[in-house]
Amino acid sequence: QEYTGIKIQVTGFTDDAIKFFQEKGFELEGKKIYLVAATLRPETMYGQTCCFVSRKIDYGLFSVGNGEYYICTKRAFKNMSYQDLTPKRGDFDETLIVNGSLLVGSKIHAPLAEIQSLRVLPMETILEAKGTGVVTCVPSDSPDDFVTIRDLYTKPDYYGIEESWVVKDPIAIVGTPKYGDKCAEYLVNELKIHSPKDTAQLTKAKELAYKEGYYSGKLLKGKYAGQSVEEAKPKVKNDLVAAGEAIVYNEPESLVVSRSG
Ligand code: ZZB
Repeated sequence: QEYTGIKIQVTGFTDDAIKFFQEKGFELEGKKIYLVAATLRPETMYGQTCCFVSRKIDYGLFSVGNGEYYICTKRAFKNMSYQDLTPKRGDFDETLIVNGSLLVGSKIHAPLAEIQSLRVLPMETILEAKGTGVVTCVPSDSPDDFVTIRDLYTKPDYYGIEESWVVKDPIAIVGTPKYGDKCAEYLVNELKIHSPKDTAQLTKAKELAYKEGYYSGKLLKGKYAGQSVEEAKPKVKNDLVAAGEAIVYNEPESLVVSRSG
């Protein structure tokens, strides 16, 4: 499985996180810290509205040289270290371990995102053994993201977040003949999906959204607006990589864990 690893820069840590870094003797000044989100849909990055982490996951903070650091699972960074994506082959020792809960609420800047300043929010259904354990949120085209966001803004106290951190409306990115220009919302309503834990229905919605988006979708935003998703996808990916805003990350087949099992 080939993922695009989107480098989402943390522009403002929460007070708790700042305190934690201080206690650990890690100086934030002059460093660039990125959450690396694994995506199969780089062409949808215009519509990012937050970045998801899991409170159940302990992430690593890994140095990649020049004062830059990646936050992702150790498993993912280990894979990267054998794909010429890190300074030293096979070196995957972390600088620090940071639990996802410390990252929730942080301010971020995501490449290509229309909204300049976004937040890190919690997603309970993130699988630790897939991708980087960090997921970028595109609620217009990802049914999982759409239902998670809906839950977050209806129950902010339950999730321990501020309502103002949540962008309520998806941004239309891809137009499709069957499901309109917010296909995740359409499919979630059509399949009557109520909860982020409705795994079977969400898997079905995701498959339908992938198919319609890829074969019939047209990009509505950015440099390649008007082109088909099939055509625009590799171009957007290549642009992001050339700009140093993304990496191409491969997941060894045997390690791929899909939610459908
Ligand atoms: C942005 C995005 C926009 C995504 C979209 C999907 C869609 P798959 O198909 O099962 O391999 N993802 C990545 N890592 C994880 C994880 N550890 N746990 C849970 N979800 C994860 O899933 C790949 C997609 O699942 C990735 O692509 C990511 O969300 C999420 F419009 O990134 B995607 C129809 C889907 N549309």
